[in-house]
Amino acid sequence: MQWDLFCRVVDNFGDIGVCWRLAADLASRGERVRLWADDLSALAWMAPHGAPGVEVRPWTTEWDSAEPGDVVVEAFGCQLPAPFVHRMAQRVSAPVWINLEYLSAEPVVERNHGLASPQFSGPGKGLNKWFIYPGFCAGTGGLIREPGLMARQQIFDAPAWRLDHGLTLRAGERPVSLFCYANLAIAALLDRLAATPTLLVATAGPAAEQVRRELGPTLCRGALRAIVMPSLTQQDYDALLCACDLNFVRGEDSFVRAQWAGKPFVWQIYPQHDHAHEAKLNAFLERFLAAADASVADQVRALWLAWNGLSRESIAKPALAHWQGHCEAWRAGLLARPDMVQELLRFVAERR
Ligand code: TRH
Repeated sequence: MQWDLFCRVVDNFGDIGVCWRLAADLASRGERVRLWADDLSALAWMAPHGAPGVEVRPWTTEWDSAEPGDVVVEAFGCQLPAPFVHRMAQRVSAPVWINLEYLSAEPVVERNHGLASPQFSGPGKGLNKWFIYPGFCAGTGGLIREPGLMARQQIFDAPAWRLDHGLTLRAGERPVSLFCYANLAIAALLDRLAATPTLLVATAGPAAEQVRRELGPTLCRGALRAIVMPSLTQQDYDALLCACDLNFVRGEDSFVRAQWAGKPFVWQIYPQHDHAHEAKLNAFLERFLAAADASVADQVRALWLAWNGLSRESIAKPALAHWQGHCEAWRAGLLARPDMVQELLRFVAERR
């Protein structure tokens, strides 16, 4: 099928990051994909080599010559161009029109996933728009997980990858990656990490800026030394998550990738002005920690809330061994579910 995937970059990299992954995953399974985005600049470092079967197109103002494909995906309610929607409605067999929502672990996701919004007026009159909610359990649209991901992880050579990227560990050091927004708890985190031999890999942007500001030009404190990375390709970022013992991630896409890496991770949720993020964070913690040992659950929850500024407790790092086991068990549960592209292909086949 021909897929048209539309993305507007609101801020940060998650919108285009998720859309790129979805486009590349669909194409790897034999679908043809056009990715339309209003800001393609991040793809230059995220996916410099493109992907076979994905055609990247700028969000143009000239829609008259664009013939809609079999499936149209409107990512994160980005509002399709009216002339394009008009052409969708004119197509002999209507495309399946999907609105892909943001990821959440809240129960509302299971209620709303797969609902239709019939278009009674406007350029899409007569069409149905379907709502797909990614999620962590049955009755949701699943998570992006490209075929062969686990097989590749099994043969991944972490020491070789670290060596190639200038991240060779000194005796006793544990590698920790940091991808975050501006965070008031950064000083406390660095103090905590400085207590044991740690190589902190700070990603480009706010993580690197805050680490530089806190540690100064030596990039060292106690038993902690930091290395600041340039922007990595998405594949290398995924590899970094697998090459570290603990990962600090943010937003949506890196949060999911940390779960596939199967390593302990701490999520900084995208902060919202109406504080909706607090309920979202708690909803995920509820699911994620439901089957964890009580002591792991308490310590992980305390650290996540402190890192997100949602508690007064100071930053304390849980013991990694039990936390690691829990992350592997959580991942095994997720792996037992169909991935997002499998769900999408099934959903579309039922509606065509
Ligand atoms: O950049 P983000 O904060 O994106 C956010 C979230 O998606 C949030 O839900 C959304 O509302 C907001 O944007 C608008 O974090 P996220 O989602 O992890 O996206 C980062 C992307 O950048 C991800 O695809 C991984 C990629 N990346 C690289 O490719 N190389 C890198 O070096 C790094 C650090 C990230």
